[in-house]
Amino acid sequence: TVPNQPIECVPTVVVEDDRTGLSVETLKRAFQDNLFYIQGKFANIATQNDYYMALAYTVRDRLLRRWLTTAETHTHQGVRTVAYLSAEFLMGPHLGNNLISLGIYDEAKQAITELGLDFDALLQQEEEPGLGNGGLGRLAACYLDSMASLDIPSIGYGIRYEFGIFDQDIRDGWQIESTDKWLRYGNPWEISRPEWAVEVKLGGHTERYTDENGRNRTRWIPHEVVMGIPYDTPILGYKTNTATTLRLWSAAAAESFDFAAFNSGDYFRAVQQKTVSETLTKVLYPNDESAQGKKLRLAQQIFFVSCSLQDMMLILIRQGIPLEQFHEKFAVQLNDTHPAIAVAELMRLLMDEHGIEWDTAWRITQKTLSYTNHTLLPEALERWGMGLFSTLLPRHLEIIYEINSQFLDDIRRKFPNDDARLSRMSLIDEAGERYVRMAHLACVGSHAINGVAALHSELLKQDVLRDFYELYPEKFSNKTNGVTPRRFMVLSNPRLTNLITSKIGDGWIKHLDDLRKLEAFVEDADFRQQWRDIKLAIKQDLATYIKQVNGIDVDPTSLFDIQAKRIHEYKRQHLDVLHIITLYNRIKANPDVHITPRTFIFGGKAAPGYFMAKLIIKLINSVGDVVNNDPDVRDRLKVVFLKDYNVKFAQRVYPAADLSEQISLAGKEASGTGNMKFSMNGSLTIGTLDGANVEIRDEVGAENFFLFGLTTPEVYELKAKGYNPYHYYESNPALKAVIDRIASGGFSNGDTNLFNPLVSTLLYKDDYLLLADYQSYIDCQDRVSQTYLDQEYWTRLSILNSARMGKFSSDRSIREYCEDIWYVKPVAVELKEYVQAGT
Ligand code: NBX
Repeated sequence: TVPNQPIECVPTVVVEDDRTGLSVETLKRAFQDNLFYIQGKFANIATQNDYYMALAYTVRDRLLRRWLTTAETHTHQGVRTVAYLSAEFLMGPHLGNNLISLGIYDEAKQAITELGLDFDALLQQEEEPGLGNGGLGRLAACYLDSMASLDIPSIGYGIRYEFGIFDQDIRDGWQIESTDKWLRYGNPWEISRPEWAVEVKLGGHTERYTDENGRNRTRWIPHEVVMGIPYDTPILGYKTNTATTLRLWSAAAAESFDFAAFNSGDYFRAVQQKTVSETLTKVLYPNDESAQGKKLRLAQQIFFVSCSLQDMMLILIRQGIPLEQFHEKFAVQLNDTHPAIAVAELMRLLMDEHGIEWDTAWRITQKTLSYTNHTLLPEALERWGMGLFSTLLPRHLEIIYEINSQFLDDIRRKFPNDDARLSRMSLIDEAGERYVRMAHLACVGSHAINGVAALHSELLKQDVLRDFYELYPEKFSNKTNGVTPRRFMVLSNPRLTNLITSKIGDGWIKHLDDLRKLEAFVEDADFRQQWRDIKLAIKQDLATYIKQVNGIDVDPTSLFDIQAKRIHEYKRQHLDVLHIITLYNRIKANPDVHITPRTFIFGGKAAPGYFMAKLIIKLINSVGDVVNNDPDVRDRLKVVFLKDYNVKFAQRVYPAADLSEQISLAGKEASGTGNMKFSMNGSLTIGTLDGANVEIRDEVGAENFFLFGLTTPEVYELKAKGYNPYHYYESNPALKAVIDRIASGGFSNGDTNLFNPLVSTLLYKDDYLLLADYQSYIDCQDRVSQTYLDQEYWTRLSILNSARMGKFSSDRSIREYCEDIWYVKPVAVELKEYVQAGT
């Protein structure tokens, strides 16, 4: 490509023209202009999507000046930049968020309404980019929002999956998956940059050679080369000029590469080869918390990591900065082990492609990289079979062997004669079949390692990464997760936002600790009434939605008890179900028993290959069918499974909850972030001492949190002495009645087989100790029901929960990463005075 010319076209945008102006009148004009010139439609034939696109382009125009100025400012100042590497970015819809960040939400609403259109319907029109599975992907999205809002020079690097997380439908109570065609009608937020494409090598073999300086070097002769095309999306910070970039890579065939086929005239085979390359970024793997070992998945990882590191190098090279300064210019965060191949790839690029010596390359690598762990589940730790790894990444394997050999020497020096330790810590698992251990690679190649909640970080040190902690205690720290209050309060809960702002001003949106000021209003009965009215109105809206979609009537004054998250046995959605059946049994035993009316709401997707999770969905729906239609229940209990839970929908769900279910077995949920989103919106939590629940409880106060269940040490102890779930079943009549009702076909029209896998797992295995925690959970739920009867008291707790959530803003998390791990400082971006073109 032709190098950039220093041309004058940059500062000639008119200040208040149709692409930058923020007034209602300008927005209206710009919208109509975009409808005509971008969508190519007269209003009378425009679809809802045309209107959405016209508005989206109107908003994007207003981001561009800030975005380009941000990039230019950072380049000129040569600042250190955070590169957040994540295989997933679960962004959710952009339109509403950008309007909030620009501070023109109300203006846009007025403009659209004055044009006779339904503004909320346009927001709903957006197909969300669901490029993630759950918490890990959403965390990356929250962190981009916070980095932009805090003026941190940053870029998010990931994969532009053509199909994101599958759409979920429910048929006959079962989950049915279909492909997420989010790009079907185009994506107005991204700009492709084919001129910045890079090449990624795969397969083949390596060769030694001597370079012109007589040094021994290695060359990788790949079997295949794939192109990575970057697609950039601006992420504007809240009420600041900093707009960060989300740069997602899409795979394309490197046409010129397959010269052998071309030379032999096999044109069709060469073109066919294109489809193979292009499948690389076709689809997001829908498994959370389980490593699969598929070749395509490893190919996706090296693909986006290599593209991103090469891109960073090109940025430096274009500025004439030597690559020996790589670590001074970039702090690269690895979001779990999915990008951990970066350790070997950065070494390879520095040495093989840029001629830097091993020792220097290793120092740069360690100073650049840091690693966040998101799980304690052994089945989720990534390892790659040696056969697969060596076929796809022969050069990386050589580098990993060399890293490993130096690393093992280091251990031998520090812990002499400890062979068991060597084999536990080796980058290669050699117990049976040989594997590359990605978490070990990440730990060795990074200068910092962190967990995502205080408890989780402790357990990493004691358990999963204990050996690494003993070797490098200074690398370890905790960075408790956070969530962005812009999306999860301001955008999703405008009513509560307005009430809060009317009392304490709007400073809390950037400084969430300010919510504490709400505590002063807890004794104000009018305020409490307003708080309650808002919650009721939101619940009414959700009730209307439930009626439309599920056809179920729910009472908005009943206690909305919500569990919304991926379906997994460790998260224990089925414990929630055991509670529902317990209440149902009480009613069946005595129809006049007192019951606090509750609506049990579930949302979440199961990994398509995870049978137990899918059976749990079926159980929820089956229990719903019985309970919702039994006249004895007299509508006091309702069970609803909301299909296709995603970010867009989550934004409607969090504000509607009275009670948030955070009931994983202690020691299993690394942090949780939904727990924070519910609580900010005034929900109370019922939860175990797991993940960030521990810190939420510390913040809101033990008296404002419904705690139950075994603690982590108690779990270890119980398992060590031999856990026998059957004993709990036998000795607890209420529990026995619940299990028996399931087992005897009470929710499957007499079919005793359907739920047998679930029942027998609970009775004879129960890895997640549902039966051990059952009674404690039920007792706690009874306290919840009792508390809800006193609405004034409940409202006080609800207000206090919101007021004390300041710590869980992702702004706080990002500040901690900046100070302790990245050493990156905010950089103010000033918009230049633009020349008035005048015509
Ligand atoms: O990461 C989640 C944890 O389970 C949560 O406790 C935590 O709050 C959150 C953010 O730190 N992990 C998660 O969402 N994992 C995945 O989605 C995942 C995706 C692919 C994969 C493994 C895990 N191969």
